[in-house]
Amino acid sequence: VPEAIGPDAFVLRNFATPHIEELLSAINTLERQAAFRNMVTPGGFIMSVAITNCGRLGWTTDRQGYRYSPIDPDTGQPWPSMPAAFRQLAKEAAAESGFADFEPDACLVNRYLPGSRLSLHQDKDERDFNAPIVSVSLGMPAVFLFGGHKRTDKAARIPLMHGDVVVWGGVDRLRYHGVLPLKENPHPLLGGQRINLTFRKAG
Ligand code: MD5
Ligand code: FE
Repeated sequence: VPEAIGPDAFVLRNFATPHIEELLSAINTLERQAAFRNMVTPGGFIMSVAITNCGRLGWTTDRQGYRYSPIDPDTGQPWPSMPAAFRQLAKEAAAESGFADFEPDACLVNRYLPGSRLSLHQDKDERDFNAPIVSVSLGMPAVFLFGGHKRTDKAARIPLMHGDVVVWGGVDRLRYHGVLPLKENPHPLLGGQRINLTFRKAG
């Protein structure tokens, strides 16, 4: 049952729970092919969130800027392909939220350790803002900041737990958002980390 957090944004509590084992095993395989790494932002800061990607396009950042690339800059190889279980879960969550035919070509995998945070930003490196974004939370809980269309708009705090899936689209697609510094609160399956899968149509 989707819970509306905006006109076109929905939390699906525990939507990923039946698929956890499959997801964790796919993440394990993925991180052996394309390791988590802390990338540098155009401003010269090292991100506290470590990232990797799967799918045709992967999100990257360096001193030159943010971009989507088919090649992992660490290995010089294409990003690993998107596991079928990932694609299917993202498609089903989008459909459940009223976004039919979501075809993600990029899955950014974010790994948060205690203290990792994501400051307020908009996702605008994608070509087409009509497609929604689907995000899957695994492991330690986090507090998600859901702001408005201006950086200074007051942000709502939304707790996101292991298994929760959020879908953002339509008028909510370009809202400012972030994640508060992760608290140490070990999870029985994932230990001291939070992993977030973010599915997008980037190309
Ligand atoms: C996370 N990741 O929990 C979030 C989940 C990112 C990022 O923000 O850029 O990697 S995606 C949250 C999101 C996406 C698009 C729109 C909105 C939120 N929104 O309007 O709030 O690691
Ligand atoms: Fe974002």
